[in-house]
Amino acid sequence: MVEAYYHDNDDSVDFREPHNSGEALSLEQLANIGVIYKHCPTEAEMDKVALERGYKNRDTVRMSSETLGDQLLPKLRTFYTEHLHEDEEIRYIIDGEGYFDVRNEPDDRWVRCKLVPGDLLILPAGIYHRFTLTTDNYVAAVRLFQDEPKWIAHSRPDADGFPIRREYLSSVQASK
Ligand code: KMT
Ligand code: NI
Repeated sequence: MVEAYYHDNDDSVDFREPHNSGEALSLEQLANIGVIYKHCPTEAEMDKVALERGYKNRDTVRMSSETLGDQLLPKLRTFYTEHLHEDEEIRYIIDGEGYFDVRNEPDDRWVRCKLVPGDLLILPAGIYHRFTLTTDNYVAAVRLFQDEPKWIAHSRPDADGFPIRREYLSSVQASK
């Protein structure tokens, strides 16, 4: 079951540590910024969510010190750079664990979501986020895309003026 809390923003500590400020967020607070969490104990349940939302593509990623060796840290640094995507995307954890940090609105604080096996997270298009492994250094995850995989990660602040960013911000305000 996902755990969501405000990140403590302590950069002197490795980013794979929990960074739990002690201030938790509810699933409703996540939903207010368009981040939807679902618990899917089986892959069949994950498939159902994907089908309902018209997802057509997916891939599976495995990240660990064994598979990536020297490339683990550079890869993690890329995923940990704040960015957005132009499509809604789903992430589903099969094995291991990981943190998705999403920017809260309107206060712009980092919210950390800890995902463990069976956890599914829907990230709306245009939300700024970043990802890291935990100190276990291992995750196997399915990345689902609505259409063609749009890998491109647009960094902040370059993407601030993108139409998708503006649309996202107005959708978040409208739901208040
Ligand atoms: C993302 O969107 O940042 C990612 O897909 C990170 C890796 S998924 C385990
Ligand atoms: Ni991303």
